[in-house]
Amino acid sequence: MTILYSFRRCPYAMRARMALHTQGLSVELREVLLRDKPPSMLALSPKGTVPVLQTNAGQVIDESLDIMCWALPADSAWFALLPQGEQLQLAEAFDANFKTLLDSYKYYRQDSERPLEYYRDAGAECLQDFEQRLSAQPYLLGQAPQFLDLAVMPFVRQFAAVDRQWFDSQPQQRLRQWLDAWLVDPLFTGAMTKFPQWREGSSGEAWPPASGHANQ
Ligand SMILES: N[C@@H](CCC(=O)N[C@@H](CS)C(=O)NCC(=O)O)C(=O)O
Repeated sequence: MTILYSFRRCPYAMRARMALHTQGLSVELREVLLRDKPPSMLALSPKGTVPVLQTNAGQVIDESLDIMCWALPADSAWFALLPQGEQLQLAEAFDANFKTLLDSYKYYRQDSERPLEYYRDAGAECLQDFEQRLSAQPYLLGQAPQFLDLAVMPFVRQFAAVDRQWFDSQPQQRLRQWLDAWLVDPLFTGAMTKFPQWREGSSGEAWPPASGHANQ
């Protein structure tokens, strides 16, 4: 069975789980704690980040966007509005520009180089492009959800959650509506199943679970 080393709260792992979920792909999910990474995961991928996927055939994929591309065929509906290569480029640019700002805002430290508002406002500025896209259409690339929506949603969620009151008071109302719709979408809620930490040597959890499992 395909194995996924995952951490529930990691946005990279969330995007991978959402992509797997769209295809109804079943995996053995091994819930990892970042401070206690399992040796078997590090043996597969010494860089030590989640998610890590090991296919049935033994192939190891340890970048979240690559796992998404493994799950979502290039000729699937998830790339109908823009080809895979172009959506990947947009997602990679988003990761490169947004993640550092998000972390500086979310994990703000008193000894940070700049005030908290700087990181928050620069992050919001990054999201302005999405707001513009959403002013004319319900999803980032058009009338249907695409790879890009799945790839960025967990990061927008984290950004909004730092100070939800502030986020809601911003002019980016289309983005707020888009996020709120994703937060209750079964693709997202289904990707947020809670699992206990996986212990080396034990079998992981079948995911998605066969029957109802506590979500959120
Ligand atoms: N470029 C990687 C980044 C993954 C990543 O940085 N994941 C974080 C958790 S959200 C991690 O595993 N960090 C390692 C650590 O904190 O030790 C990907 O897209 O999969």
